[in-house]
Amino acid sequence: MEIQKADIPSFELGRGEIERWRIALDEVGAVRFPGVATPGEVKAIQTAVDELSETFVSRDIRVVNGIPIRYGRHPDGSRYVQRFAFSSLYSDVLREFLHDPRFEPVRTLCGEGSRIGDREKDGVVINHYRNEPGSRYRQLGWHTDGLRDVFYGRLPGPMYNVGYYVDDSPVEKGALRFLPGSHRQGLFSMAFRKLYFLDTRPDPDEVVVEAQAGDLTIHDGRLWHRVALARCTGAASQRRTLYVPYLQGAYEPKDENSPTPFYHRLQFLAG
Ligand SMILES: O=C(O)CCC(=O)C(=O)O
Ligand SMILES: [Fe+2]
Repeated sequence: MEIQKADIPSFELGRGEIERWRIALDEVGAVRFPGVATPGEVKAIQTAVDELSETFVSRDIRVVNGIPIRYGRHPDGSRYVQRFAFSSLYSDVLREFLHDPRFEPVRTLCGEGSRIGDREKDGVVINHYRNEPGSRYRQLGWHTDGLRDVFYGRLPGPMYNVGYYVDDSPVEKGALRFLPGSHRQGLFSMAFRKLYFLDTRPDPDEVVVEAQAGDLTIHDGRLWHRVALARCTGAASQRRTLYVPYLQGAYEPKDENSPTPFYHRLQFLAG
């Protein structure tokens, strides 16, 4: 199948044109901001994520605030983290970067009085995909991020998911794919358009998001999306993304006694 080139509206973060971003998000469901981090910051964040993985491995941290941490093994037997939760609580570099004033327009876009949920939901999540033996996170099947609301029969309102690219993400690494406009199709589509996480098949209408380390993306949480399997393997397939929850409403921090949400295990069915 012919793979479509990235067709996602791109903007300059520093221009702060929030209304234009909002219009593009309403229409398409996803936008991209190239180069929000300097090359020095990109390096510092990559190093911070490497160090965080080593810390989690050496302390054998399995669960943080009720959310399971997912590990893989390199072919040489060494362990590494494939999905972190609450990462910003463990790294000053990450926390300071994500709270930098340059992201103020993103916070404004996400709504009146919104905040970064360092201690809420799953906190700042980092995904680490690899296509090699021992990896337990090679791809992520079709889903929307509003699954919990669908379980409760509620149609979620617009909820923006803000992603930062730790590594380059060309199409060879699989990359994020989404169905433009699918966030406007109502509760039935959100529940049944595809089989959550189990369906990993390409869709003729999917758009590929190619991005580089240091880019920011925002997508509507009701949008159908997936991360495809890389065509390359090993270190060349490494794709790390970091997702920042911007939240409104009552402050609901989690702690070590928080339970594991039941829908949480679904996500890795087709990993
Ligand atoms: O890694 C990505 O870009 C997407 C991750 C994702 O969709 C998710 O964690 O819900
Ligand atoms: Fe998602």
